[in-house]
Amino acid sequence: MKLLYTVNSPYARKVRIVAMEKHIEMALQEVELSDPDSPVKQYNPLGKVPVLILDDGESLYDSRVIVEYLDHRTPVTKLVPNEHGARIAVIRWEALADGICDAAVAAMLEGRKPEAQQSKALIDKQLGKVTAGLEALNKDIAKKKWCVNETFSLADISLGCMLGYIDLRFKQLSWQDKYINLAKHYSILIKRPSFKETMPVA
Ligand SMILES: N[C@@H](CCC(=O)N[C@@H](CS)C(=O)NCC(=O)O)C(=O)O
Repeated sequence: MKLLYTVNSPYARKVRIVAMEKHIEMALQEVELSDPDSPVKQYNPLGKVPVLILDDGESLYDSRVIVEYLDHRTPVTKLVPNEHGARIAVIRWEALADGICDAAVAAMLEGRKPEAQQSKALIDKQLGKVTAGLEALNKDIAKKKWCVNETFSLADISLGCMLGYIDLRFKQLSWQDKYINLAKHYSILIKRPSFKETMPVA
């Protein structure tokens, strides 16, 4: 099995952390998305990372499909509970965390355009989604140790990867000062070896 990834993709980081937490061996191939010879399109028509290439040459995407696949590969450290209510709660956290990343990526890409071509309205709209999402998650996590059922799960991993990405790209939002509950949770998550080893690079 081989994962095509980029170092700062929060979605690929989620997959890498899931594999590490579950002690699943997976080869890693870092790719350059702007490289016309990058292998990504060959395995994912959408041209996005992460992509997991299986031993028979079949490929899996996107990150939510890959983490589901990995979680079923071994019962070690189950990250998505089987019980329906808990499972829905965990994947809802994942959906919101990934959605915040989607909005943050869109705002970041717009902000990288030459100034005359940028739409401030689009950036504001996307950053509005980021802050609304952070506010909701900050309320939801409250003083809980873990996101769902007092157990470390994919919800915590998704949340941590999203916060790492916001910290990397939008430090100016001062999220750690505004969302104290999230900041506390993040400070605990980043002590885990899986988070330390996959830290985004500025
Ligand atoms: N929903 C996808 C999102 C993947 C995604 O947007 N990846 C970005 C990197 S962070 C990408 O590959 N972008 C390249 C592109 O959009 O062409 C997932 O969860 O895997």
